[in-house]
Amino acid sequence: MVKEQIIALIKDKRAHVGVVGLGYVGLPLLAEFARSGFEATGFEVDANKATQINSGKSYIGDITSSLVEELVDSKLLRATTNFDDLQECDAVIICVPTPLRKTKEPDVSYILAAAEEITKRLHRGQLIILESTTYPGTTDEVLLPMFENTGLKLDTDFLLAFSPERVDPGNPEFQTHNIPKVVGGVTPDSTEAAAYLYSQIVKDVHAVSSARVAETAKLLENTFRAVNIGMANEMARLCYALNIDTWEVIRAAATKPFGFMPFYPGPGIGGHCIPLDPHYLSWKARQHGFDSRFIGLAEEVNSHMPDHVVQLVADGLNDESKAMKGSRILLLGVAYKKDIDDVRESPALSIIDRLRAKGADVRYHDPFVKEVHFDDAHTEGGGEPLGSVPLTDEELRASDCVVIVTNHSATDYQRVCRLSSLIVDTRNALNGDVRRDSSARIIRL
Ligand code: SAJ
Repeated sequence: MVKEQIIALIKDKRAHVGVVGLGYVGLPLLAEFARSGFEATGFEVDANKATQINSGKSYIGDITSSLVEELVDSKLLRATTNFDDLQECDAVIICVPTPLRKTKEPDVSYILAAAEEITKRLHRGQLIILESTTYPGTTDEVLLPMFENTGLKLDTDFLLAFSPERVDPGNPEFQTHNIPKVVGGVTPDSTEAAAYLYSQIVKDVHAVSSARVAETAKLLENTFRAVNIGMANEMARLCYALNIDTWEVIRAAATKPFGFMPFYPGPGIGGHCIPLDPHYLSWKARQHGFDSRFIGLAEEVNSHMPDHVVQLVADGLNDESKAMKGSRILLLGVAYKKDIDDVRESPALSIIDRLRAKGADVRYHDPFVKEVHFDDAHTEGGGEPLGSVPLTDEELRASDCVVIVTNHSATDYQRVCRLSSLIVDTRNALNGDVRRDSSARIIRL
């Protein structure tokens, strides 16, 4: 069987590893294999990315250009847009995006495109691994038939597994080599070979009995976050109704040394994982007649947080007999979480939409995000991009309301409190001392 052949190549570091998709998951993974002494080839549809890598440049924060240059110079790492080179690879790992369609249904088109390329070059002795987050069954229901349609047989000719990515961009403590890796093969041979491959670059490999278990484990990890964030957001709205300080409640509950894990309310959830991954699980469940109510409810609560934030702004202006229409509103932060520049699915975009729809004059300041684009041309103010304004004294003084949407660490919140008249704080960015010294009226989520 082909397992022994593949394991022998891995053991001698003679296995040639291919990674399809060189984004924030694929490039670090490729670098880890090259750093461990494997010949590693990255496959990209974007020629610019391949060129940058081959000229020793990194476009991913977690991987330095000097490391890329060193690995390229050592001839261990290279990138290409020529997918014919897949036939040189003994192991091929797919790390492509899995977005949602507008209908909130899974979009596995990138996985299919990668699988098509692999199918054309598939030959005896290859191990194929999918890392892209996807619904349970993708590996064995979608990829396996594509590969076996070539006439090659699983276990006899090739192996197939799933292993979820757990990359947390910018995390100083956890990178590819020290994040435990879950691995599940479509067959035991596939599990064994894939687990052995990852054990060359990751300290802790956790093998499971099937690809489906591995696919579902990943979705549980992120659904767990979405549901608990939803709970925190519901608590925020409940505490607002009861006039109780949510943040103080959570801080108190978090003193419990067991059986509790704090999550915090916010203006909504952004990013390319948490808002999307749960829908891959609920979509598959629905195909089998199961309605995952927690996922639906979390989506309902989280996606309505921008409305709640707009309501807080309206309440604050109303207390000063000001209408939303014509008010000048400054958002502090538009990235989906602090100290990063990523605005994907950021709730700030929904908040801007809603404020504009009510006639407000909306600006934002975000040191990480120079400009935001509104992909929906039906947005108020059309598809015109919005640029980050300098955080001048004048800008703060002239704002009828300042909304802290992303609590970037570099912002001087004491200065914001000193110069603003009304602040809506959706992130508990203003601690007790700052609030006590503040002349501004402060409304907290
Ligand atoms: N958020 C809250 N309240 C919270 C936590 C997060 O409102 O208590 C919001 C954030 O502001 C953000 C969204 O939810 O808008 C998602 O935040 P996140 O901390 O989950 O960050 P992500 O999207 O970068 O999630 C990634 C995930 N990593 C992978 O999928 C590999 C997630 O599993 C990680 O747990 C998370 O990073 C992390 O811990 O940094």
